[in-house]
Amino acid sequence: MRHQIFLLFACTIIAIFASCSSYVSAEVVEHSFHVQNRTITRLCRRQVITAVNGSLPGPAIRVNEGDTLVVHVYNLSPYNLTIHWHGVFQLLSGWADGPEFATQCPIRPGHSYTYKFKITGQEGTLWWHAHVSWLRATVHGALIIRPKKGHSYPFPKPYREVPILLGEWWNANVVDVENAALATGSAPNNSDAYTINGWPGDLYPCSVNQTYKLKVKHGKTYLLRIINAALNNQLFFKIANHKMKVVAVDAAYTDPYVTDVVVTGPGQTTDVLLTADQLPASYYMAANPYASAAGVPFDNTTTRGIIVYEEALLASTPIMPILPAFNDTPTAHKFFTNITGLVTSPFWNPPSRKVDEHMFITIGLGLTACGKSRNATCGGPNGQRFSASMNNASFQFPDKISMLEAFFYNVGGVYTTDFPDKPPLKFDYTNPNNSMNPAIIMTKKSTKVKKIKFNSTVEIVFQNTALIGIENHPIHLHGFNFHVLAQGFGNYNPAVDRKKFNLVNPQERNTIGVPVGGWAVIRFRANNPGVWLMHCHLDVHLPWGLATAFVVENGPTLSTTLPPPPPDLPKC
Ligand SMILES: *[C@@H]1O[C@H](CO)[C@@H](O)[C@H](O)[C@H]1NC(C)=O
Ligand SMILES: *[C@@H]1O[C@H](CO)[C@@H](O)[C@H](O)[C@H]1NC(C)=O
Ligand SMILES: *[C@@H]1O[C@H](CO)[C@@H](O)[C@H](O)[C@H]1NC(C)=O
Ligand SMILES: *[C@@H]1O[C@H](CO)[C@@H](O)[C@H](O)[C@H]1NC(C)=O
Ligand SMILES: *[C@@H]1O[C@H](CO)[C@@H](O)[C@H](O)[C@H]1NC(C)=O
Ligand SMILES: *[C@@H]1O[C@H](CO)[C@@H](O)[C@H](O)[C@H]1NC(C)=O
Ligand SMILES: *[C@@H]1O[C@H](CO)[C@@H](O)[C@H](O)[C@H]1NC(C)=O
Ligand SMILES: *[C@@H]1O[C@H](CO)[C@@H](O)[C@H](O)[C@H]1NC(C)=O
Ligand SMILES: *[C@@H]1O[C@H](CO)[C@@H](O)[C@H](O)[C@H]1NC(C)=O
Ligand SMILES: *[C@@H]1O[C@H](CO)[C@@H](O)[C@H](O)[C@H]1NC(C)=O
Ligand SMILES: *[C@@H]1O[C@H](CO)[C@@H](O)[C@H](O)[C@H]1NC(C)=O
Ligand SMILES: [Cu+2]
Repeated sequence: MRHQIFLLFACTIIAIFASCSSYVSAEVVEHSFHVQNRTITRLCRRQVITAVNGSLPGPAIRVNEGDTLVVHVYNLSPYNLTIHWHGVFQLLSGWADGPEFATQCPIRPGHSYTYKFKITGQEGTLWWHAHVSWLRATVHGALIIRPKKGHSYPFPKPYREVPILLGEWWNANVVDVENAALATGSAPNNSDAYTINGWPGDLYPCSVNQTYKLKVKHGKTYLLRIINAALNNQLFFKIANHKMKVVAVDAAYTDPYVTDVVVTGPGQTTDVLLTADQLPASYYMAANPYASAAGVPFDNTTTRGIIVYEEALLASTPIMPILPAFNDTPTAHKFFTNITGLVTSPFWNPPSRKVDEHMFITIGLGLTACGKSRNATCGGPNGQRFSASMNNASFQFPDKISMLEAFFYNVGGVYTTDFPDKPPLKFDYTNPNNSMNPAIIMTKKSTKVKKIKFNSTVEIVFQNTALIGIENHPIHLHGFNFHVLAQGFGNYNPAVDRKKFNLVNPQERNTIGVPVGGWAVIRFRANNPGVWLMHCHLDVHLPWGLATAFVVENGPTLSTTLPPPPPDLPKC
């Protein structure tokens, strides 16, 4: 449903005096999501899933930059629910961001909530997903932001645009899988398949007819909007015999970058141009995991779909791309570091030179005390529970009120503002000899956040630790894009590594895969008051506590102050 609103840019008045060529057009794009049970068949069995309007992936939402999006979410499912609009800046609309107990209490079964926000200052591919338990495995869809009318892409207009959602599938109810692991403190079951636009593809049992197909015309260029909607795995994505040209990541334009492989962490998006310039035939597109944690079991299967040239005369066996090895960190690192921001984009903001808040944050796994009575043991290492932390604070979500309500109404006792700017203990962070060091491996639950002044510039060095094991963690920041200034392996060394900062054309993202056993440096300007979660986008690590939040204070004016919540904000 679309209501056309033309805000004539004072044209009627100005036109009397001068020719009026510029006007601002903006629309209100309105949709309803009906979230409910749906039984579908995958991998030879029937499975009840939670889905929006019965579809997997859910409906793609299309807006133009500058539009206002209104989505009425009706929760007809048996679970508590929220929807997060991943990567949307939510300028002064923090009440619509969505993470459970961060910006709202969940929408309970039988209830509804309307998300309303303006999408401005960003273009490209984002997505929406549930932000409660593991429901996002099936409750997700594309959010496509096109240039506003009369504006164009910073690349030739593609013939067609195609969302490619990479997903992860369990032969089980995902909420049960998560809860079973949390009850015992063990690692959850791995998935049974990966999917392309909801289809596993013909390498899996009973899936020959559940293979995504894309028809292309020879000579035409397609914009593939690749979204990693998997829960716990980074993915390599390739198309046989074809190169791809990256033009945007996380809805921020990039310098064109030609590659034969896309590497993408959960939460990240990659827009690529694909030109159908090969012999008319059939070609597989395929994705398999980039599994950076050594020695840890993972879903090592491969999903694939088929690209069919319309001009192909005979149905031929599609050509399969050679995918990188699961542990091919050099390929992942090359892709992640070669991308640069497009400084000529109208949305480009150079990184701030002056930094107000310097933070050094260790990220990684650990253990928390089993906590069961009568000396019972838990399912994690040493009979304890798997845990995860930032600067040794393992994040515990509140459960009586959201942090944003606590901020707005000044309610005490919900969070504390003592999240440390540096790790409480300095150690050889990435030395594998420390992986099970009993003196440092334990961590405690708390709800520590970092409070910052409006519009301050924050620089964060993320440092992976080797506790339990090293792994690439995709860290997602709500409410802001950040510049990625540098990335590397081992312990961050300011004397050497500061010299590597790219302050000219760094890539801009909302989710950064911090290199396995390494570090990454980001910078952002906190120009949006509210409570903004920052967390690992592997759903196995988020409930273990790999999170914190920024409480950004209001600015000096009404237009820099968070408005009150909408009247239908769910109550706890
Ligand atoms: C979802 O389904 C409802 C009920 O059938 C319908 O009114 C609505 O338009 C659908 N929304 C989308 C985004 O397709
Ligand atoms: C939805 O599915 C869940 C899990 O299978 C089941 O417990 C519940 O009864 C179903 N609810 C409805 C309304 O069908
Ligand atoms: C996890 O996997 C085990 C082994 O395959 C299986 O027995 C168990 O039912 C699974 N748990 C859940 C919650 O699906
Ligand atoms: C796939 O579809 C074809 C054509 O409809 C049918 O002949 C075949 O039996 C199907 N295969 C499977 C495994 O369902
Ligand atoms: C995937 O893992 C299973 C069991 O761990 C192993 O048997 C199989 O060979 C692996 N497959 C690939 C493609 O590595
Ligand atoms: C691209 O990555 C390779 C391998 O990591 C590196 O040698 C090269 O300098 C990078 N190029 C750019 C432009 O970043
Ligand atoms: C629990 O363990 C402690 C120390 O090992 C031991 O002293 C105590 O008797 C145990 N308690 C029970 C109920 O097993
Ligand atoms: C790990 O410990 C072993 C045995 O003490 C030692 O030889 C090795 O140098 C250590 N590795 C590192 C990276 O410190
Ligand atoms: C983390 O805190 C715990 C106490 O909660 C302590 O035992 C441990 O040594 C600390 N570890 C690090 C790496 O700071
Ligand atoms: C935030 O700071 C930047 C850089 O100092 C400045 O250009 C901008 O006007 C400030 N924004 C607000 C809303 O104060
Ligand atoms: C759903 O949310 C309500 C309100 O916050 C809470 O009381 C209830 O325990 C939640 N239910 C589940 C299954 O988490
Ligand atoms: Cu993680």
